[in-house]
Amino acid sequence: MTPTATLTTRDPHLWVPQRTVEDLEVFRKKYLEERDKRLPNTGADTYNPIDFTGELASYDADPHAEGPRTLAPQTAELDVLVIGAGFMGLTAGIELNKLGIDNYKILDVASDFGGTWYWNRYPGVRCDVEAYVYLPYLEETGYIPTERYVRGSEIFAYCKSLAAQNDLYEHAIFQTRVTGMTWDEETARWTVTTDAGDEFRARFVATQSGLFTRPHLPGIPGIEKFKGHSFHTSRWDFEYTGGDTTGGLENLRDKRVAIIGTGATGVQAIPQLAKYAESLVVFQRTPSQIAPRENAETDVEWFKSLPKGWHQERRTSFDKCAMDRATIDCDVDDGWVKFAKYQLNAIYEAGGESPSLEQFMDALERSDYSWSEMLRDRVDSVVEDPAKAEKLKSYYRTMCKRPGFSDEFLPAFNNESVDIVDTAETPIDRITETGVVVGDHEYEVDLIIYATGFQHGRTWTDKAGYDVEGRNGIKLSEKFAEGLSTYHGFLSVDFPNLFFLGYTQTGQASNIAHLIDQQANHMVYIIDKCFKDGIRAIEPTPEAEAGWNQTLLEQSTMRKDWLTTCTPGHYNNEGRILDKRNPLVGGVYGPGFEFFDMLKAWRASGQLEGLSPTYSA
Ligand code: N01
Repeated sequence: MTPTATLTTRDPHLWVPQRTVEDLEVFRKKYLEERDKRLPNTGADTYNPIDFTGELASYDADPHAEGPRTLAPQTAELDVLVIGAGFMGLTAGIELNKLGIDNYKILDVASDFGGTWYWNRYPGVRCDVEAYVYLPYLEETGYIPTERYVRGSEIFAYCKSLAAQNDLYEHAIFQTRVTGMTWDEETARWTVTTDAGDEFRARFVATQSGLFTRPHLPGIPGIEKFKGHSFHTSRWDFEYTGGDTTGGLENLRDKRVAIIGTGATGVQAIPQLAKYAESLVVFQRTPSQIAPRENAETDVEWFKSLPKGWHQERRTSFDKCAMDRATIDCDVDDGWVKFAKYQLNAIYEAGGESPSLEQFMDALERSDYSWSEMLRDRVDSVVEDPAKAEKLKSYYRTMCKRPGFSDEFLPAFNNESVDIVDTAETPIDRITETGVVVGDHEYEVDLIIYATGFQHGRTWTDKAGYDVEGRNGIKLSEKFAEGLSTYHGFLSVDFPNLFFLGYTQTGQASNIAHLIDQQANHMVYIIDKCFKDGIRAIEPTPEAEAGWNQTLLEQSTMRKDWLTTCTPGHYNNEGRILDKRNPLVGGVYGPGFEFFDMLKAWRASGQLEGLSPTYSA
């Protein structure tokens, strides 16, 4: 795997030294070997679903709420019920306000707005997508993010200020979990019940089961036996660790800490733990690929000089540059875009302006390997202990997993009190009363932190935590048992006026906030049209839904081949490529911006094509 040539790049701004690879087979073989090490040890079913009433209930409890809900049970007739107070709930509320639709409620299990940013307050938490494209409504609010990659606490505060500025708190009902939903054909209303005894009757319901809300625990035996302290990163216990989301974990000075998981969350939390813990053992199954972070304070003068319309333009530019590899002319120049540009350069080198498919695919693969080689070089240049460095090198195609960006993660392993245990071949055997056992060695610790991500490979209703009864008693759990079935990801036959948002059967986006924003706007357009045109119920025609499923099936065929070569993770449903319950595997419609353009054209026609409206008498 020695570099033999140098790429000439068309883009002078790439921060990496150039490397190329000669023999693709060497890399293919190595990558498959690394994947196979992990395959037998994994699978969505090796994760425990959280039992909210059982011994594991504490892992899902809200450490941020000041007390239980005090609001008495509510009953209300609503125009719209929005389930989820993250970016989707915020955008839906703001856009409904603009249309003068005022009779709505926004419901959430959390005790405030913010969604993922409400829950994830672990030390070091930041958004790894540039704040200038990630945060919604920047032009409307005039808010200037303090940094290029802002802290989670800044995003959470921004969510709360958006809610306050738009009077959304008066529509909010927090600390409330939906328990069921039933469609009444006669009145064309949904009856929605909650665990707090509320009963809402709503004309429209918008729901996002939440991408990163349900903690995932590994299926390691003995979790409940541990006598020390433990929690999931999305339920961080600052009372135990001390400090806050910026660090300062002083209570850990005399604590032996274990953290399981090195995904995007682990990468951000580990440097903070390394700073304070008496000792830290990192249990890693698959290394994250770590590119430089390159954070910086916002240049306020630059920000103020941006022309009207810049925000949408920058968001679109980012989507195109990060996902499409079709343009080198990008507003954003971050790690996502740099990788895409790097590949684009390689494609250009191989075939000029019009490469053949063969040249295109070859350059894509070759440049992926060479990019990773450079990042593996980076591990060697930062991590002093060669044994630790070797463990931290990732061997899978770059987009098989969420890429990591950090300037602090790798140096943390130069701290002598930080150890790393590779569990790829010898998985964690069990948790005991006193620690974590791998092979015949027990790592005794005081604290175990699960940075093990969120539930993905389960049915929509499992993740949502409630079932939905549609027309003629049809259950959503049955309809979606093998995977989603919708039209454009929004509406499903026999479940009228119920909108699904989030990663349903939509486009793919590196900037999820933009995807949610586009979805919420599209939904509000349909709701508004129903009001204006006197439509009482709306759902897809069976043909349109079947057609959309077919489109996604065709789109995902190439993706499946690629995902099969990937190391297991949530992008490929832990290696279960044929299991369509995870929409990332069998149900995405190409790049987000193409999906957004398609929705825009659909709205412009004004025909509600593919939908079957029932008009009020
Ligand atoms: O979760 P993950 P996350 N033994 O599922 C490991 C977003 N995010 O919370 O890779 C040992 O990615 C598992 O190992 P492996 C972002 O979209 C965004 O880190 O499966 N290890 C992995 O290392 C991201 O994709 C930001 O082999 C076990 C880890 O647990 C999503 O959130 C910041 C194991 C889980 O990684 C989730 O990230 C943070 C076992 N038995 C997160 N079981 C932003 O900046 C699991 N693991 C926007």
